[in-house]
Amino acid sequence: MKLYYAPGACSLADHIALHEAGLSFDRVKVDLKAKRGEDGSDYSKINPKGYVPALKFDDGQVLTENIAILAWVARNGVGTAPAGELGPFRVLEMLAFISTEIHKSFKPFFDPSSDQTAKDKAGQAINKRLQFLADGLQGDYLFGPELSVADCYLFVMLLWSGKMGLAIPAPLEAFRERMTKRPAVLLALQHEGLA
Ligand SMILES: N[C@@H](CCC(=O)N[C@@H](CS)C(=O)NCC(=O)O)C(=O)O
Repeated sequence: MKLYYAPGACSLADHIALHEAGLSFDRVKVDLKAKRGEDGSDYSKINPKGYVPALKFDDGQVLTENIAILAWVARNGVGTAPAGELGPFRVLEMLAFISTEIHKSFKPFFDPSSDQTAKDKAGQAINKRLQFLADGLQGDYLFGPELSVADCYLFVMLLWSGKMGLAIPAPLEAFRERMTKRPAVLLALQHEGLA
């Protein structure tokens, strides 16, 4: 299978999770402006939505959207969901929160037409939501001592927060440090030229 990614983009979460799962995969860097893969592929044909990530399976099927790809990786080997019937849905709940409430709030930081007021407002919303996660940390990771795919996504949001100069609650600073020491995280950062 092939992961289509852009360095440091949200696709880094999927990249880390695939390494954490010990799955074998190829990487294709995408030029998001030109919509071209580094292998010469026309990315608009791989993912007509035009954004990363996309995971192309060997049979030609393509899965897009961080939530779906991370849920697929969770099913194929990363960490443990919380116990009980609701466990897998708790992971989905967390992925949805990170995607829709945190990831999307970064929009003004990536939109050249956004003014400082929009950025300040977004920064406050992000900080509030990060604080909610910091208050709920259950040990080293979001769901306890074991990493889950949601931790991979949260890690990328913290990298972005640092890059944008946003305040990160202390427990999540420590979480980011812990994540950075994981071999799978280091590997993904190296592969994306970010280490
Ligand atoms: N809903 C998508 C959003 C993915 C997304 O925001 N991708 C960004 C990088 S983090 C992107 O490729 N942006 C370039 C573009 O939209 O042209 C998901 O969660 O997978």
